[in-house]
Amino acid sequence: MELDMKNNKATVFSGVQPSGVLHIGNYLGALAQWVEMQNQYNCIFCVVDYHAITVKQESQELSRRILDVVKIYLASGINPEQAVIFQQSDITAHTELAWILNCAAARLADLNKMTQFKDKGAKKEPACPAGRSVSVGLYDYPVLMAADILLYNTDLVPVGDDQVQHVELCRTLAERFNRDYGQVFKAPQVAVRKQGARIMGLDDPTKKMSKSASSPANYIALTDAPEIAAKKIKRAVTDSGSEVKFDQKQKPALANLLTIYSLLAGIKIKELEENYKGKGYGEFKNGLAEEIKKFLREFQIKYNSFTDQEVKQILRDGADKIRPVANKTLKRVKNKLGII
Ligand code: ATP
Ligand code: LTN
Repeated sequence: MELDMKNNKATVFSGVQPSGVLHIGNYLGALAQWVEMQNQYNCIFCVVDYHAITVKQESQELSRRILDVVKIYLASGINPEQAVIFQQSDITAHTELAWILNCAAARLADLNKMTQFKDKGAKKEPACPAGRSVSVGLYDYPVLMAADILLYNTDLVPVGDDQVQHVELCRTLAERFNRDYGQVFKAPQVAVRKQGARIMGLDDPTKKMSKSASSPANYIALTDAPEIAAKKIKRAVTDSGSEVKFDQKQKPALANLLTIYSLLAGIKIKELEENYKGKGYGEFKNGLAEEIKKFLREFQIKYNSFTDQEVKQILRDGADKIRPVANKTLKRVKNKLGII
């Protein structure tokens, strides 16, 4: 069955790497936005396994995580009847187009500006960010991401704010290719939520919550036992003072907790401030811990209800639906290059 892209709806594309446990930052910054979009757009959500191998993965764990990411999508509310869910490596056009963009559009000067490579490279090899054990794939990763997006004539890319730079590069590559070889690609727009686009680490409110953080105290995993998650909230770093007030500059840790609370409970920050007036951080954290426990309990019931067999079938169906769209774009690109 071919995907129906002729329905005048704009196309949304996004993906998550199966590279670690997904956390509430991923949920609030990306997945919750995807769920809201699926009624309004043609949505395509990918498990970007070739991105995950830019850093070393344990092979059995990677196989497990690919299926687990799909279960997270489903538990978040993505409906495979409405949105296409597929695995990046199932569609060979992604790596083919990435190679073509490497040659015909991407420049070293572009990739040298990407901050994620520098951050991740520095984590792996602090003394020498571009050193021996950092893969060429990690450096080239934004070009593969551009290929993911451009194959499907994507209009909108919903991501957390750490990915905005990569989507901007994607636009640059699309425009450069179109200019040099003739019009093929649509330059996509990034979609970033006003609130929740950058959830910070519980142990350090100056850095984003990250699944590759060195300590699990940094994040609340979507698969954390609710009681463990509640403990993490109670131990989360807070600021000096005691008043529950949103102040990004003076109280960054509390601002982060207020954002999480507000998004999970669907209560405005102003209202939370009212509710906790005169009550102090302890009581506020207890309230947030309860909210998180409730969210995780409900989430995990759904997460555990899907079998591996069901997930594998969803991925097969997704790839079958989407492959003709990707191959059509790739063919147009190859034609422009004279590769026929
Ligand atoms: P890592 O933290 O190991 O670099 P990641 O979580 O950034 O990994 P992905 O899992 O691929 O990488 O990210 C999936 C989506 O979640 C992306 O759209 C990303 O922007 C978003 N995201 C990741 N971390 C956060 C965060 N702390 N707050 C909001 N959104 C986030
Ligand atoms: N680079 C992203 C994951 C990713 C992606 C994409 C997101 C790969 N391909 C295409 C949006 C669109 C990340 O690390 N979060």
